[in-house]
This record gives sequence, structure tokens and C-alpha cells, in this order.
Amino acid sequence: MDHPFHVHGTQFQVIERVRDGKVAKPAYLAWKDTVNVARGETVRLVIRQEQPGARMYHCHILEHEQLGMMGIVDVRA
Ligand SMILES: [Cu+2]
Repeated sequence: MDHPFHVHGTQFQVIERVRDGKVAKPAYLAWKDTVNVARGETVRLVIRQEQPGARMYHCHILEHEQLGMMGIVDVRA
């Protein structure tokens, strides 16, 4: 199933999607805070961090988040 991946306190650009060995580049770059990740897909991001500190990331489906699809990015100066 799909997973709407979200990062708190910053934005990112999707630079590449990989699925079944096929690499796809986006038609254009845009700043986002959520991206859908399809089953079996890898999504590569460039994340902008301008302040040090902890940032939470998680799947936006609450049941997935409760089951552990979340974590912390520790940004250091
Ligand atoms: Cu999910």
C-alpha cells in the first residue's frame, strides 16, 4: 500500500523515484513536505535544513505511524 511520507519543520524536493529497477526523474522540482511512496518504490529526496535540532518524519497514515513508521532526523550545526 502507499505511504504518504511527511517530514516536520522543513521541506524537500523529490529528485528520483525507483521502482522495479526503473529510475524516473520528476518533470520539475518543487518544495514539498509530504510525498506519496508507492508499494515497492524508493523515493530519493534532497532535504533543506536551516536550523539544528530534531525533526520528526513519519507516514501520515496514523495506523502506520503507530506501528513504527516514524523516526527522528537529528540536524547538527
Ligand atoms: Cu504508511
